[in-house]
Amino acid sequence: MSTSDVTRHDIDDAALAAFTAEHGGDLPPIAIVIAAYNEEQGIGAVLKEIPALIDGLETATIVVVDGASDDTAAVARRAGALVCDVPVNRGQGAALRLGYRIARAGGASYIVTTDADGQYDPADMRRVLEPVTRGEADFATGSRLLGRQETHDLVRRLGVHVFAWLISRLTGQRVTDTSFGLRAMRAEVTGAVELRQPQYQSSELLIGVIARGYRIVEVPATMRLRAAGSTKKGGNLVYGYRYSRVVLGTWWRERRSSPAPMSAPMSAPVSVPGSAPVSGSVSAPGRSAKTK
Ligand SMILES: Nc1nc2c(ncn2[C@@H]2O[C@H](COP(=O)(O)OP(=O)(O)O)[C@@H](O)[C@H]2O)c(=O)[nH]1
Ligand SMILES: [Mg+2]
Repeated sequence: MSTSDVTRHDIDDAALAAFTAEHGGDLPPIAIVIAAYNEEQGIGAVLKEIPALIDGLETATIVVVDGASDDTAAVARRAGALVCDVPVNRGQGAALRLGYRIARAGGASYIVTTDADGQYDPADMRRVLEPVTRGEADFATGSRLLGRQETHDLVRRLGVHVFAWLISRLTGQRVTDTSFGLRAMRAEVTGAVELRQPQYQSSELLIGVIARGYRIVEVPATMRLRAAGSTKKGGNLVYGYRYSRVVLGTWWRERRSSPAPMSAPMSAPVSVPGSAPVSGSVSAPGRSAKTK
C-alpha cells in the first residue's frame, strides 16, 4: 500500500457519502473513532463498555472497517456503532484518517480514539478526554509509562522507551509514550495535521501535533493484553523498523515545513493545572496552533 492510496480522495469521498446516507450527517459532541480489521471476536466487548455520555456530553462511536474478511462490521452494527465499511483494506492509519473526517463532517467537537482489540480500558476514556474538554490541552494521550502495562514482552517495553526518547529528542517535547491508541483531541486538530501513513499513524499524528504548536498532555492509563487474535502490524522487528521509518520521515517532513521550531530545548514535564490525576507534559506556551 503506497501513501498515495491512503490519501486517495475518491475512496474517502465515497465512504463518507455512504456513511452519511446510512447514518445521517449529524454527530454528537464526542466522536469515538475505532479502526477495526478482522476483530469480530473483540469489538463487541469494546463497544459494550463505551459510555453513552462523558461529562454530560453525548458520544457516538464510529467504527471504520476496511476490507475485513470476517464479521467485524456486522458485530459492530449489532452493538450499536455507526459503521463505515470501506471495500479496500488500507491500514489503521487510513481508517483513522477517514474516521476523523467523518467526525469533523458530522460536527463533532472532540475526537477520542481507541482500539477494537480490548487493549485500552474504556474507564480511562473520561480521564484522557478531560483536559481537552476543560480547554487545558488540544491533544491528550494516555501513557502506559505514567500508568500501567500488562505485557511481559521485553522488546515492546523497551521499544516504548526508545521511541519516547527519540521523539522527545527530535521535537524538544518530552513525551513518555508515542503509540498509545487511546487519545483525545479537539476535532479540528485532525484536519490541521498532515496524515499520510497507511498503517503506523500514531507517531505521525503526535509529531504533527507537536510541530504545529498544539498543547499536548499525557495522562496515566492502562495498556492491557489483546483480548483475542494477534497484532495486525507484524512481529517486533518489522514493527520497530516501520515505526522508526515513520518517526524519522515525519520529523524530517515536519521540521522543514512546520511553523513551530522542533528541536528547541526540551520542555520539562509539568502537570495540568487543576487536574490532579493528570500528569504529563504540556508544550511550550505561546506557540500558535495553525489550522488548514
Ligand atoms: N480498519 C483497519 N483497522 C486496522 C488495520 N490494521 C489494524 N487495525 C486496527 O487497529 C487497531 C490496532 O491494531 P493492532 O494490530 O492491535 O496493533 P498494535 O496494538 O499496535 O499491535 C486494532 O483495532 C486493529 O483492528 C487495518 O488494516 N484496517
Ligand atoms: Mg492492539
